[in-house]
Amino acid sequence: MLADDFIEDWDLFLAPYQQAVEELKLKLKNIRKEYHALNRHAPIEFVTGRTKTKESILEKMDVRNIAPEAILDGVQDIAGIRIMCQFVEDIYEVANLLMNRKDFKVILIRDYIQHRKPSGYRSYHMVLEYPVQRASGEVSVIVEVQIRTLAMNFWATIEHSLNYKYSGEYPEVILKRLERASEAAFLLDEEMSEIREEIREAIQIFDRR
Ligand code: 0O2
Ligand code: 0O2
Repeated sequence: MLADDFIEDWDLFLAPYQQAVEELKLKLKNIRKEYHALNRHAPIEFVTGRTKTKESILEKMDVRNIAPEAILDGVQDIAGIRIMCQFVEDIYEVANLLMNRKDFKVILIRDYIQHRKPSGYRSYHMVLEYPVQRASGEVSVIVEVQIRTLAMNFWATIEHSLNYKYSGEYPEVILKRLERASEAAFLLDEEMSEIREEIREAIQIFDRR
């Protein structure tokens, strides 16, 4: 049976995912606001979110040979949230905040910062089980949260567009450039972390005076 037939009403199927994305975006933006109100450095720079379209879900299932019955386990990013941070340290602060929340459960972590993907991709992924209140009652949906620095996001966005153009079959020269760009993004994050440390130390010295 095709997934297209397996899901009777796509709008109805996607609605709780859309609600989860909207709610999480609001909650995360409020964390940022709270830090600002307290005059503290916010570990969240900005947040984006999206739900996959029917077409893109079906395409992923086709490419990865996911059976229609396995759609919920096989496609974990129907609802996707992306959190952008200034510093690598912020990523782990955000991850910690999310781990301690009572309104959802973190069920999986993939740390592609400690373990960079062969493509050069770096990002911290968390898979959440998020309860959504519907008129029909509570339903839990799976949400993929990607937490990354601005540098990681820059690289991933460019690579994603190139991947679309070349369908993953990069010419050697592009492949080399992407490797070098990934390393440059890594070094930029390292430099920025050093600067962050300098700023923190300067503030401490200033406070002691
Ligand atoms: P602000 O602070 O007023 O800009 P929606 O209308 O809710 O469906 P959403 O999620 O608000 O759409 O918009 P989108 O396009 O997903 O972007 C999310 C937020 O990230 C937006 O802010 C963008 O301004 C912000 N954003 C996108 N790209 C960048 C970037 O490169 N740098 C920075 N600093 N911000 C970016 P808001 O939520 O509209 O609020
Ligand atoms: P979209 O919406 O086009 O971004 P697997 O790929 O099997 O190792 P899995 O289970 O699919 O792993 O999840 P993974 O890799 O943890 O997360 C998948 C998502 O992470 C992708 O979504 C991308 O958004 C992002 N991602 C992972 N690897 C890369 C990469 O090498 N380059 C870029 N640019 N993004 C990456 P999708 O499915 O591509 O959907």
